[in-house]
Amino acid sequence: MSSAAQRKQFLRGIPFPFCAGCGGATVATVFLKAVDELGFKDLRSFVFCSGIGCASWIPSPHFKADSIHTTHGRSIPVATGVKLVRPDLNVVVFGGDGDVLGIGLSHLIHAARRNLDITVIMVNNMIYGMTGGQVAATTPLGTWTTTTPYGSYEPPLDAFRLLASAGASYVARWTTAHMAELTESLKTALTTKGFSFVEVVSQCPTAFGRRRGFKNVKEMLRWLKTQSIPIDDPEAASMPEQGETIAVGEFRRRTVIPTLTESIQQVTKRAGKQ
Ligand SMILES: Cc1ncc(C[n+]2csc(CCOP(=O)(O)OP(=O)(O)O)c2C)c(N)n1
Ligand code: SF4
Repeated sequence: MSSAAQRKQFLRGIPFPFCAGCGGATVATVFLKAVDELGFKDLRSFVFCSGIGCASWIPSPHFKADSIHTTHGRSIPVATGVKLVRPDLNVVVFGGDGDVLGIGLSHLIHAARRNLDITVIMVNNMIYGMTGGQVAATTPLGTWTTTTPYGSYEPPLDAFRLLASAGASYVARWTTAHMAELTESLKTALTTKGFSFVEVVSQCPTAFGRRRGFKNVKEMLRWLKTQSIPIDDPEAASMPEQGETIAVGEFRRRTVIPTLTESIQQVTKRAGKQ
């Protein structure tokens, strides 16, 4: 399907509220491309949950689908409820790094631990975009933000390693400068049984880019690409300390573990026999 046909098929036609050049628009486009390439003709089998923040406006109210815009950081608990009540639906969470990895962090870890059969797409712009550029758990060391006027002094959190060790079935990280890899990764995430997580390191020209001295979006995208190295490169291990190197790639769980829905069904069956 052409991108114009995709827009008609999957979008309501309400303009996105993003600043010019925001990576949020790229993530929306790539997600719909992935859905189209997987053969979905519409989004009726999907439910989208999002919290508060610029990235949370990606699905709702723009996608032609059922979507729930929840409070800040609480999209995963709501998605958990939706999935447990309707395990037949594809439940997808969109959110920013503040929403998913900051205020919502405990929900994220527990969803991975439980192997909840949902997909979480985290748009990591390394800052709180919507509220004007406060420091986030993902901000690289030394970055000037409105709450760190002399540079951030805390190392960023590595969602990839955290979730892979917490029990997720699929974890990936790409940037908005890796559109082809991101498309394939989203297709894998959407078809993986169990908890899947895709982090997209993305450009926020308004709250992050201009403070870092980037002249334009093109320069930011070039930076995202040049800072990226494969996750299995030994140099990638330095990422948590610095946050300047972007370790990109995929992790797939080799042993198949039951999803939360399957575990509950097994226990219910056992209890029914007693
Ligand atoms: C309980 C609560 N705390 C704080 C806020 C204010 N707030 C709204 S969005 C946001 C963070 C936005 O950053 P992120 O989630 O990374 O999304 P972005 O806008 O960067 O896409 C904050 C702190 C809120 N709405 N609710
Ligand atoms: S503030 Fe940043 S993240 Fe929010 S819409 Fe503007 S460019 Fe995008």
